[in-house]
This record gives sequence, C-alpha cells and structure tokens, in this order.
Amino acid sequence: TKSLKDAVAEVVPQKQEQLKKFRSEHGDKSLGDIKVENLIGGMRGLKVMLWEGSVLDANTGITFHGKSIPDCEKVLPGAGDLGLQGKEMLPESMLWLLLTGNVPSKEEVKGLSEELAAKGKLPSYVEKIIDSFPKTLHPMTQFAGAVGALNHDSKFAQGYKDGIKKTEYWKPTLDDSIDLIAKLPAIAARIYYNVFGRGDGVQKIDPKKDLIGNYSEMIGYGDNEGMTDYLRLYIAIHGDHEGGNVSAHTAHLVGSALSDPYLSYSAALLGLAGPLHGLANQEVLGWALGMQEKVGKNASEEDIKEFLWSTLKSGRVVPGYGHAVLRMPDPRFSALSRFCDTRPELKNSSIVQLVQKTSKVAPEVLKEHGKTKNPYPNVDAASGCVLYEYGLKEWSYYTVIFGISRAIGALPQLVMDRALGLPIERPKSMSLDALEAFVKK
Ligand code: FCX
Repeated sequence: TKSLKDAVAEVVPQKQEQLKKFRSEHGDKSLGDIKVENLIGGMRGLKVMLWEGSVLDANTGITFHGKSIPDCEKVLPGAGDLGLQGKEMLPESMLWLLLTGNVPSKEEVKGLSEELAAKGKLPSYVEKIIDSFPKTLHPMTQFAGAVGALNHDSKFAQGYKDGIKKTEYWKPTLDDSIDLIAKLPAIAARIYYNVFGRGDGVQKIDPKKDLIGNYSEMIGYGDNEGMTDYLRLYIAIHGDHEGGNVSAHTAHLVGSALSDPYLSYSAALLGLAGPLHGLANQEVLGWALGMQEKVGKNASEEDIKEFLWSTLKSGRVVPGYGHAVLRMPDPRFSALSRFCDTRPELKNSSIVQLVQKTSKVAPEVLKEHGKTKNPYPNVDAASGCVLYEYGLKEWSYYTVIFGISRAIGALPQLVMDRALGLPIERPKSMSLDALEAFVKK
C-alpha cells in the first residue's frame, strides 16, 4: 500500500509542470480590476491567491478537488469501511484527498490512521507547557501556544538551517504537517482535561483507532458512538474552505516567510479564535441558550423572530449567519443538519430543534433587516448545538475542535506552497493620502 508521502511525491512533479506551463502561457492575463472599494473592503472577491485543495462558489458552496460534500460522503472511506463503529467519512480520507487530489483506498486510509496514531504522543516539554497555562486562559490561546512550541523539533526548520535545496522544502514541510496533525488531538485533549477536568488526563493512543476515535476517547467520549461519528464528520468538513478565510490565509501568509508548519499553523489558530471567524461557533451556542432561556423550550416562530430582532436592534450580529463569499445556506450546515436528522438521540433535543427552527426563520428577518449580503446559516450555526446535546457543554472549547480540523486544509496547501516554490507574500499597501494623490492623476 502506498504511503501518503509516496502519493504526494507522485503528484508534486505534475503540479510543478502544470504551474510552469500555465504561467508561461497565461502569466500576463488579467484576473480583474482592483477598485478602491476592494482595498477598503477587506479585499473581497479579488483573485490573488493560489489554493489547490478547494474552491468556494458563492451559489453552490465548497468543492474539494471538484467534489462537493455529498460527493465526498459517497466516495471517501468512512469509519465503517475501516471496520470501526460509525458511518461518517474519516478526516484522514479528506486529508488524503486535499493533499493529492485523489480518493484514497481503504488500505491507504488505514495506513495513514496508523501513521498518525504512531506520531500522536506529545513530547513531555509540550505537556509541561500546557500544564503551566492558567485555567482561565482561553483554550484557543493555549492551543496556539502549544502548537507553536512544537517547532522545537521542526524538520523543516532544521533542514533549512542545514541548507537543504529549495526543491526539497516540501518534504520536511510534509513531515512536520503530518506530525502536527497527529498531535493536535492530544494537545486539544490535554487542554480540555486541564481546564474542565474531563477525559483521562493522559492522552493514551490506541494504534488500532482512527485519529478521531482516539481523540474522542481522550476527551471521555470513547463509548459514545454518536459523538465520535459526529466529530469525524465535523472535522472532515471544517478542514478546508478555500484560501481567503482568515485562518487558511494566515497559515499561507506566515508560511510564505518560510516559517515552519508549527509556527504557521499556530498563527492560523489565533486568527480562528476571532468571533467573526471560528469563535462564532462558541458565540452561537451562548446566543441560542440565551434565546432558549428567554423563550422557553417550545419556542414559536414569532418568539424566535422577536429574539432575532432584539439581537439586531442591539447592534450585534446574529452569530452563525452571513458569509463573506457564500450566497446560499452553507452546505456544511446542511451536512450537520442531515446528521441530526438521522440520529434518534438528537431528533428530540430541544437545543437542536431550536437551532433548526431558527435557521428557517432567520433568513427572512435578516433579509428584512437588509444589511447582510447572505442571510443564510453558515456552518457555525449548527456545529455547537450537537456537541452540547452530547454533553460537551463547555462552549469556550468549541473552536478548539474547529482548530483540529482546519489543519487538514491549511497544512496541505503549505506543502503545495513549498512544492511550487511560491514566494513570500508582499502585497502593496497605500495610505489614504497616497490613494487620493493616485486617483487625481
Ligand atoms: N447579523 C447581522 N448583521 C450582519 C450579519 C449577521 N449575521 N452578517 C453580516 N451583517 C452585516 C455586517 O456586519 C455588515 O454591516 P455594516 O455594514 O454595518 O458593517 C453588513 O451586514 C454587510 O456585511 P456582509 O458583506 O454581508 O458580510 P461580511 O463579508 O462583511 O462578513 C461575516 C461576513 C461572516 C463576518 C458576517 O456575516 C458576520 O459577522 N456573521 C456573524 C458571525 C459568523 O457567523 N461568523 C462565522 C463565519 C464563518 F462561517 C466562519 O468563518 O466560521
């Protein structure tokens, strides 16, 4: 059976050739104008970054190497295919697809799961660093700190110091990336144990289990098949959402300075920790529970509308709604809703029902409010209520789970960045005075 490294080694020369040819034939083609509005407006819509794993279409949603989420659910090896309890696709399968563009075989995924399990144990210095954080420090800050510290053993950083050739950079970048993905569950679980006292506290890894089977065990859900399977789906579909979102873009930007994968991904996690990005899943739960407290468990549509308006009138955003690119309900939201519909233990959950009911009412209210360009739910609208229902009620931890996931999208691109020899990012900025002088010319 092929290892992931062998599979990537096959793809790299093809990608290098594709880029070389494309650049020489089309290097001078325009991809559109840059308007003053774009410069002021967070660069929305500007095509300025190469990103291989996925493409986001405003009206059809995300595809991973051309495959939609329902396509992936059909073709990517899942828990059942590997003889594990559960049905959902495995994040390992998604990682393989994102890195190589190909659907892995069951055996390849099994080999990758074993490799990740073998590399999953934390060095003791990282355990000590995590244990030294105050419990009151936000779990995302702890997460980023521990991930950054792993750069102590970076193969890329060592290789660079030793003077390896530029054409070889992608190899230690891949080694570090796999090593980091393998260790994220143990870091996340240790933080969970330290802050909330849940899980076994030792982060034992069973070589026969998949990445998320082990993670679920470490946080105390090993016997909960529903939760473990939900975590697999959640982590597989949160992995990649093309390159322009804050976390993915940050990993790519920091990596462009040849910072190693640990440093690049640590920076990405700090961006994910913002309330307009990954922290929204924590915000949604707090907001939904606040609504439930106010309107009770069997809220009517009218009650929900009223609560939505009170949020909007107080000048806050409705968390879990809107998107910088999407102009439709997020297919990731739909995938998580589908999961809820198929699990009897979630069907009668009052918080899941409230979140689903809200998703039907909120678009109307947001349209009437008239500000957001996309009145539909994004992935964060749904993700937290299921964790809550399964008993993981500490919502300040929710973005950490997103953080385990985003690595399987951001790190493959870092490998591609090095394989394609992409340069340091350095866009041009302008001051207002310089802009005024420019438009007068
Ligand atoms: N509720 C109320 N107002 C909203 C809104 C919402 N959910 N979404 C957008 N708006 C407002 C914006 O605040 C902006 O108002 P302003 O002109 O007074 O500044 C106006 O509508 C136009 O914004 P728009 O162009 O539609 O959205 P942006 O591309 O600027 O921002 C995000 C996109 C996602 C940041 C925005 O919709 C938002 O704040 N949503 C709530 C937070 C959230 O759910 N974030 C998670 C997004 C994502 F899925 C992820 O990264 O995880």
